Amino acid sequence: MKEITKETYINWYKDMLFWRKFEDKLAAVYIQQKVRGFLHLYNGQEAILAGCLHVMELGGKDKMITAYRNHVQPIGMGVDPKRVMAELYGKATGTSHGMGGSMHIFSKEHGFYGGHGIVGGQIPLGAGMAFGDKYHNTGGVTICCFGDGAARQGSLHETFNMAMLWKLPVVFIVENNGYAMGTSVERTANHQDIWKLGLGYEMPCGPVDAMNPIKVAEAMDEAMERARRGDGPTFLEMKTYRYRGHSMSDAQHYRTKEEVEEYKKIDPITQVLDIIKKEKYLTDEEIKQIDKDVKSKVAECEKFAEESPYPDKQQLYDMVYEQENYPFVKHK
Ligand SMILES: Cc1ncc(C[n+]2csc(CCOP(=O)(O)OP(=O)(O)O)c2C)c(N)n1
Ligand SMILES: [Mg+2]
Repeated sequence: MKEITKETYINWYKDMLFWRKFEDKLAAVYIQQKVRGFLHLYNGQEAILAGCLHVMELGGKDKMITAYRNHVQPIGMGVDPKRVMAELYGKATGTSHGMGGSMHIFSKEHGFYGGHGIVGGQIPLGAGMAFGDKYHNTGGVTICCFGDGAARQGSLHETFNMAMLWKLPVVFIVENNGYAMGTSVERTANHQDIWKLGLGYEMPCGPVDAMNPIKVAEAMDEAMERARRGDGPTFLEMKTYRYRGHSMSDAQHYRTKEEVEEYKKIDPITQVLDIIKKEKYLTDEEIKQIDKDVKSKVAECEKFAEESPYPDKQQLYDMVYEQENYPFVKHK
């Protein structure tokens, strides 16, 4: 595995802090009704992305696909965060010109394939992307993320079967944050070790402490290498936690404040910062400067989104297709 160096820790700290603060800002502007519709935040789960990025080949070779908790993954993969925030504001400068919104960030250029609102819908799509890479011999690997709730969808089983049969270059990640909306994992199945679903398909699988980016990177490195050598998929259960509600309107009656506080004690950002301090990788002044830089970067994104124009009304018709000359001809 690529070595985890002082720079890795510092970058992990900078990135995870930025993702956290970026989403805190989204929550704030949502309350002001500047961002509308659904808003599902990733706060608490950042170590999964940080660990994955450590072993991914970016620039379009390796790909990622996920559910609707999808604002920070494209940013980590290289998409301009200003454009992500503008998308949430529904502005013309957004990643999908303001037509996708919170749940549908997308960037083919950077290998981020959404942003899916149908629970589990991205599981077969992720295998399809991996099939494409195998067919075209690109050497790329797809990381297909979904939640503990999505793991109960039937399509997971069809996908796992075919992915193993064809030895597709894909890593399936279940981000087990304990809940599917207000339903705990304990209430959805007889067993709680979701990773064991891989056993039925003889798919290499296992649990990962996903509050720790080092553990994520190590598990992902092995899985990505397996996929790259042509040995097929891996299924990893990333044990994580989300601090915020499912979406913005969630009274959170299904859990206690104490439970949330317990997880904050093993917060991924704090864990990385503790290592930085212990190893004296940064001075207190330098850490303060990073915090300041992150704050101003978030403010820049907000300013850009605020000042960007809404799409022109004509855009409503630009993406309408007609069936004449099948398959799809763009409407005049
Ligand atoms: C097919 C389908 N069924 C139900 C829903 C409603 N729904 C939206 S999110 C969600 C919970 C999914 O939880 P999980 O997979 O654990 O992901 P998390 O939100 O925890 O990241 C449900 C049931 C949906 N969007 N799609
Ligand atoms: Mg969940």
